[in-house]
Amino acid sequence: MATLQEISEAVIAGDLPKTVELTNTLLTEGLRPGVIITQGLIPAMNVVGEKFTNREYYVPDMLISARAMQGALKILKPLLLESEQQQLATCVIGTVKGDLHDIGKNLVSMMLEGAGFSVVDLGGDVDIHRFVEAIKDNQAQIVGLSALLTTTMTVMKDVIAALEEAGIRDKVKVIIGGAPVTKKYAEEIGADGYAEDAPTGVKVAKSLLGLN
Ligand code: B1M
Repeated sequence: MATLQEISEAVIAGDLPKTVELTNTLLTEGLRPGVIITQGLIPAMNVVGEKFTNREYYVPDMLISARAMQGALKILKPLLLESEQQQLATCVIGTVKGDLHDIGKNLVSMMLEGAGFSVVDLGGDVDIHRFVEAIKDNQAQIVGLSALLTTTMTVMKDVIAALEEAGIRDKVKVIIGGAPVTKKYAEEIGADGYAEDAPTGVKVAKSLLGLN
């Protein structure tokens, strides 16, 4: 018998083998992948962030915890995607230039795929012009921008300016998210939508396309 508390502790401790083992055990015990993510893994990363702020943890500790979390997500991703049935629309997604944080973006990406979107995930530290090219190449209707640093969230505004410059701003809906980002900031920079978490990201994407 495994618990969500135990998997949180394993991620906080950066114990990859234990995290993987507990993920498998929790699944065998009937827990849904979404519950493991939202009630086990995400709270663990919040604790890691607090420890970093308190100087109990340093960058290598954050990296080790992130690796443990990614290990669990690798197992959970195909299970979340099992519900995929239709292709609703194409979404290009990435973490903006200068920002390496990709766990939250990966979750949004996974949930969009799970909801039936075709997702072109450009990864982290994505150059502004790569967003523009990928939107054009894939005729994407949505672009999702993620930023976890107060220093990189400003790049989102530059991406929107690049879309305008390329003459495609009216062809694509821009959704932004990430810990320092707010609804107010989304309005300020002229994004079409803001999502505080991955499930909301799906809701906002659907609603912007008139799909719900
Ligand atoms: Co970094 N880091 N980090 N870090 N890191 C934070 C973000 C920080 C808040 C920690 C802290 O101080 N408490 C802080 C930022 C402070 C600030 O700017 N205000 C910070 C810092 C300072 C740094 C460095 C500068 C540290 C240094 O080098 N001195 C450095 C920067 C590197 C860079 O990017 N250039 C750095 C590096 C790293 C690691 C590489 C070690 C690692 C990232 C590994 C990886 O992602 N592959 C890391 C980690 C793990 C974190 C914390 C601990 C956890 C982030 C995370 O994965 N959270 C983080 C503290 C924290 O956030 N509590 C921290 C879990 C994830 C599921 O949540 O990403 O918020 P989140 O995503 C959510 C929502 O925000 C939303 O949905 C997701 C799921 O619900 N969402 C979207 C996200 N993107 C979205 C897009 C959408 C919609 C919703 O639409 C498209």
